[in-house]
Amino acid sequence: MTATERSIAAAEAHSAHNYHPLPVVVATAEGAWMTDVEGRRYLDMLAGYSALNFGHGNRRLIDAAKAQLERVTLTSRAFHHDRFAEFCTELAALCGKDMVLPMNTGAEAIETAVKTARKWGYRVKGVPDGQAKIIVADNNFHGRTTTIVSFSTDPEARADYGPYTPGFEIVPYGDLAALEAALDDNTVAVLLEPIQGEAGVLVPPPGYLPGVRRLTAERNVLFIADEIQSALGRTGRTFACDHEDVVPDMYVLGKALGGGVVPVSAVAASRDILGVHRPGEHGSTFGGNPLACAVALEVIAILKTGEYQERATRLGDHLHHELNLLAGTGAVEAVRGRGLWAGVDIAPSRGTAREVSEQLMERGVLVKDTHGSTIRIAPPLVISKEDLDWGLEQLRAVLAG
Ligand code: IF1
Repeated sequence: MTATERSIAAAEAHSAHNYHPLPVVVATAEGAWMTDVEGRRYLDMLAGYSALNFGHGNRRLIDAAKAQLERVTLTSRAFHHDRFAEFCTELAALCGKDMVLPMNTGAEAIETAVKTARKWGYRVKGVPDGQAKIIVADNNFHGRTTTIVSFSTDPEARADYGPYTPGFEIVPYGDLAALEAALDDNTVAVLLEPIQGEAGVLVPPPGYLPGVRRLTAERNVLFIADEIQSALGRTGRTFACDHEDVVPDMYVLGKALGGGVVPVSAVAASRDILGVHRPGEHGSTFGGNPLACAVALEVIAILKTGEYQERATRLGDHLHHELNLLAGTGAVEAVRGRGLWAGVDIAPSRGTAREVSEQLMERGVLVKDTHGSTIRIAPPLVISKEDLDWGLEQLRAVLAG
């Protein structure tokens, strides 16, 4: 047995089978590259689902984490700590909002958004108690808590986890008329991904997000943008909503906010929205801890340079140009996405997306399949053009074979 086989067998024996990872066992990583337990190197074209936008082992982030590890790592919110105020101030400023509420994972931040919208509905909008409705889109992915899977349309994510949380209505993504018809006096929020990741990197039709903004503003309904995967440079802008000059009422952030070092998530909104929470009504042991704040502050400082947004735009244009050439060959049926983020539908004649992912792995490139026929490409934004071209060369070779 190889070291890889031993490690996979032990993992399969002692961990729940809630994932089906590619058969690679990573030992170390740097920048856009990972090395496995047998010394083989792989180009990371997934970047931890965009949690690693700034690359593996990013010097600035590791140094910030190390420095904070030596000072204080956890206080709980029972006490103040000296990185908290700066983190909240800087993150609110990045979002153009007055307030933030930090949590840890994306799902917790979505739960926070849902709870905030409901409380705002009852206390500010005047919705009758217990009647608040939140509108979501089909094919959404917002996380895996029981409430969040309650409004999933993916049987894999949802089945056998009921009874489900009521209070959500699902409308087709990208369809403004359907959204308008669903809005009623008890609607407190519309919750959407500005680009749907799990659905296959689906970019809504132009004008959709501005339309959602207009309709929600007219009806005094909060527009909540789940930017957990799409924000912080991935699409070439700080927020995916920026591409359409849309400012939602609430940003939900996660993944890259923790730089791939620690889990950090947050909700950002104005005082009249996040101000509804009173002491004791919501919280988390780890949310806003000193280590999380130190790393996130460095992430925000990195984003303020604009360097990564610029890289994602420039390299993303190149990525999409090359992928569209592949689409012309018949090996690829469709390419979607924005910036350094692409969903590529593989032609059935070339095998399943899982098979393509396995063949790419054998050639030293790591991607992730979704929905049978789509591969997702989202390399760390630190990737060099040469490495990106090499990765694309491997994809062309796999699809030609
Ligand atoms: C898994 C997908 C990516 C997210 C958006 C909230 C969350 C996520 C837009 C929840 C999380 C993840 C989680 C991971 C797979 C993954 C994923 F395939 F499911 F869709 F990234 F593409 N909103 N996305 O994308 O954040 O609680 O995980 O921190 O659950 O298997 P989390």
